[in-house]
Amino acid sequence: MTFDRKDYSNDELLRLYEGLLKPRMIEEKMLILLRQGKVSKWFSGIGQEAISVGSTLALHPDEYILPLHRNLGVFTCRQLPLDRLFAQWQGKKTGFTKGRDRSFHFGTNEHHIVGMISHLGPQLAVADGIALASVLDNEGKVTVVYSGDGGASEGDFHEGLNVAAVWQLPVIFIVENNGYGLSTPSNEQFRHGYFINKGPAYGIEAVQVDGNNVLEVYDTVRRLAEDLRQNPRPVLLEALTFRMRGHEEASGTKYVPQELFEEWGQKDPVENFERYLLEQGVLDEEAKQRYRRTIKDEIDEAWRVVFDTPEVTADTAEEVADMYRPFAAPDQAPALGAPTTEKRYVDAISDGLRQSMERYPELVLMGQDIAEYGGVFKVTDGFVQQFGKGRVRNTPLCESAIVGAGLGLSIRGKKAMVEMQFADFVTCGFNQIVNNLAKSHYRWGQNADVVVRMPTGAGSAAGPFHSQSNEAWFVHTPGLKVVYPSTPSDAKGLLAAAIEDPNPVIFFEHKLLYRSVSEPVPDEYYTVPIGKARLAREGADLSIITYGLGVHWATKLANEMQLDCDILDLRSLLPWDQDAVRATVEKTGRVIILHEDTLTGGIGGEIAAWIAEHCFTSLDAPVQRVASLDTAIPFAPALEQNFLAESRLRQCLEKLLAY
Ligand SMILES: Cc1ncc(C[n+]2csc(CCOP(=O)(O)OP(=O)(O)O)c2C)c(N)n1
Repeated sequence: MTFDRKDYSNDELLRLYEGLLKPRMIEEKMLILLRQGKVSKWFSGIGQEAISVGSTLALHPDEYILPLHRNLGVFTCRQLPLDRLFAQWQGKKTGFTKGRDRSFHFGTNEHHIVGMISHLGPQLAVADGIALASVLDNEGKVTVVYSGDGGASEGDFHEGLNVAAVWQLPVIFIVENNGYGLSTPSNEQFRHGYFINKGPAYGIEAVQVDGNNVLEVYDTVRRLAEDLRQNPRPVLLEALTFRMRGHEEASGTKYVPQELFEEWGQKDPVENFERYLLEQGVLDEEAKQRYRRTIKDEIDEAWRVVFDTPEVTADTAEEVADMYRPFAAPDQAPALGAPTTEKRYVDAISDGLRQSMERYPELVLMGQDIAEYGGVFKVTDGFVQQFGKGRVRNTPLCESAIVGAGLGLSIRGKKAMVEMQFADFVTCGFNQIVNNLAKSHYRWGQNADVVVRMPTGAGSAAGPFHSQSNEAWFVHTPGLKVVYPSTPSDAKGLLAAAIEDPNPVIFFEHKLLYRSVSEPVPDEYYTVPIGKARLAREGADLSIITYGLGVHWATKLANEMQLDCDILDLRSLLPWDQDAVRATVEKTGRVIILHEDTLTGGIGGEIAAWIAEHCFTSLDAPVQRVASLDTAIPFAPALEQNFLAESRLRQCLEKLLAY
């Protein structure tokens, strides 16, 4: 291995040396502790340290890095206190996640590090969002994110690079090509040879380095970073390296030919650099021993502290509370007698969004065709002219990357609204929502200030993939809020509330309501509180608990049948208004829960169970659920009508009244 020190001073070379030595020595200690049964398995970076160390030290300390599972050197070079880092690994409360997540699965804004979720690929889009924030604020900062060669097979890799290329984001995508993804060698993972072949296809410059040569990594990343700060654009940096240990400690390496260990053992990044520094007279034996002693003392002391720290104990209230960023929504009801304008549901949503854009300069909108075209439902019509292309962003077809970018923006203190063209397509961004947005506050205290707008629902003969009601998936996901207005006034006020709320909100908008309902909507900015239901109709004989289009079905039928009933419009599904449900059940004693979503696993089951548990003595009849058939949604109108819950509502009402 040859080193070219260029003009780097001895101090700079020694900083790299110390940077390399520390993660190596931490892992050597870990191996001893593992044999003693004092620590659990981890993902070793032995043999790959030069990549983490060279790239981290090449950046400014306030530039974000998004490491993966083998990047211990990132954390040590950013000077994380070792006792906190080890406490994190041991699941102690004094770690970075209060014992809630393991190993490197955490972020720390103080150190400008955003750690991974297990799924690997989602990191790339989060980096895009961080870089986008820096571009919007003209900060001249670079973001570095890592991928393995195996993780690069994920769709998220493609989406992350493509978005960065299209938006010219200053991200250095470092692919650590170590030849294996767990046990699978590269030739069973991809056919493109080297990753530098991929860059040009994305319109991205690609550079290859010897990932075991710390000077080469450092110099290359420094040079690239300096350039990217001035001329923002992504770069793909392929670092060739080798994983000298198993996928994780305990999984073995039988599947790796011995010759490879011998070959790469010769290229050890720490030993080679150390030898070079000794040869150059930059380091001598005494200094070498001094470095080792100092680091050893630091490591030993940190372990002593951690082993003396008691195990974490569970506090249920704290666990539940930390799922969400606390937020006391201010009371911003429209003033009585405030001027109104007759507005359709779609116009009210647009109005709420426009006023939020005016109120929050940090709010960024992203979605397919939302800029000049105004979105397929025209919610953002005219927004580009008013707010500019920077904040109203057309995206490629890449739901996952855009949701991930939303989290990245949030990490940089911005707000994001992501428009799904149709709620059905959220499946392609599902992982980012349920694993990244929903869990990041609980895991490491980082909120995801993202609203995902979801044009949803059936009734327009749009078939199985443009009609689904998928709110139940998200109601089942702690960390999210789920909102589903049924009227124009609620739609405007709830959207504003969702954007104000620092937590991730999935905001359902029924497509059929967009242009079929209208009412006077207050002109001023106002919010409708999340979590509060609304009595849409009052009566004594029974209660219909519903939301979305269900409110309109129930109202129509109640009028036709001249029912004396409560219709409770839930408006929010997570959290849902238990007080309002209790009040209506206690009042009428007869309950139908109506939803457009399919029956099994729908929200109706949850509410019915809650009523049975909490209001049993108030009931005069069994709780009824009316929902759509447990099938996919058919296209032909006759089939669709038969599918929808509305077709069975009258029969159920009659049955309940007669009970
Ligand atoms: C979506 C997903 N699928 C599978 C896994 C299990 N898994 C964890 S790491 C890994 C191999 C990753 O290989 P690579 O990206 O090359 O990184 P390396 O471990 O070699 O550093 C696998 C399959 C996972 N974490 N996430």
